[in-house]
Amino acid sequence: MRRIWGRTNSINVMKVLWACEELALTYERIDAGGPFGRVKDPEFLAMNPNGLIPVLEEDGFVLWESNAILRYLGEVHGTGSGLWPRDARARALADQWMDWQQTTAQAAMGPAFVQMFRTPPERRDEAVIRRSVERAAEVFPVLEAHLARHPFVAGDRFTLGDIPIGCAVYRYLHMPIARPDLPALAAYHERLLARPGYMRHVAVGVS
Ligand SMILES: N[C@@H](CCC(=O)N[C@@H](CS)C(=O)NCC(=O)O)C(=O)O
Repeated sequence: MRRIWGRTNSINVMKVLWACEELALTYERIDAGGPFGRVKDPEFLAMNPNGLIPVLEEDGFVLWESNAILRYLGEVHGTGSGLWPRDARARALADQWMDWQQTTAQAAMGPAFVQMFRTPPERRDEAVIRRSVERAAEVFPVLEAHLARHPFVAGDRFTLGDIPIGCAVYRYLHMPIARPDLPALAAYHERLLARPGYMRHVAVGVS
């Protein structure tokens, strides 16, 4: 039994749904978070005391933190596929960019996203949006330089490390904000469009 808790327009839920598609894993999904609520219910908090989505349940095992879920799924279900490389250095590079997405990219662009897409217009803080857009314009060129030299984050092959990064790139390129010219990111987005999981769960507009 595999169950994923979380609404489909959450960037962190998208990662897990896309990973399941890459790994050909079936699951039941339950809407939670945002307008669906549930995340403060005692039963949900017993699974994730942070009250956040996504949560994965697999045969009685419960896991939260989207990137940890990807690593777990890769380890248990993806080792023969190349999606979660056996080679320590290739895996470390995938890991590195997964952490960069959480700690650097999301920290930079997240505040603008929350203001623009999760905050009613009358409560928006333009200064927060401006600072976030400026910070995103500083950090995404780091990824741009890497993707100008490599088709995927860990090198020549798509890995699970491309899932958090692909989700962040889609959002950044499709938010209605000013951005520097980032041709390698645009080409990466085009490459990812060939993957059904990206098309189905990520390249669906920003909401
Ligand atoms: N670091 C966590 C962040 C989880 C998180 O912030 N989830 C958001 C959605 S992207 C959430 O649960 N928000 C509350 C809600 O949707 O009600 C992860 O990667 O899983």
